[in-house]
Amino acid sequence: MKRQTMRRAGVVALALTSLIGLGSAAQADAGRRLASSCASDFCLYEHDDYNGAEEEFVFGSYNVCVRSLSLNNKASSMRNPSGARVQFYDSANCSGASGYAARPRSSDSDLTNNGFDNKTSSVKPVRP
Ligand SMILES: [Ca+2]
Ligand SMILES: [Ca+2]
Repeated sequence: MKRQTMRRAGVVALALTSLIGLGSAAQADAGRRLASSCASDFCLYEHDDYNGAEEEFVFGSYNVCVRSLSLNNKASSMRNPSGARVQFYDSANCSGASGYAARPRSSDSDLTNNGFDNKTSSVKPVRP
């Protein structure tokens, strides 16, 4: 009796494992699809290599601060297809020093080596 219960628990654990496996594969596919769809001025991504959630920014003009909403303190990679230089700020209102700046038409698959992983709270496009 005890043996049968254990075997059943094993089957449940296996089923859960395959569900989790499917889930992360589907999520990775979604991330890649989003990554290639950044037609806006600028995009932040939740994870390295343009994976996870995406936040798109449309800049109206230079020197206007835009706050990150969905990816506040979460961004780990970015794409900047615009002609602007984009400055990243740890604070919400582009106050204080810019911790990182993206060149026009550049991308960065990992913000860690710039010391800005999971920090960005606002961005500002400036004339390059
Ligand atoms: Ca992140
Ligand atoms: Ca921050």
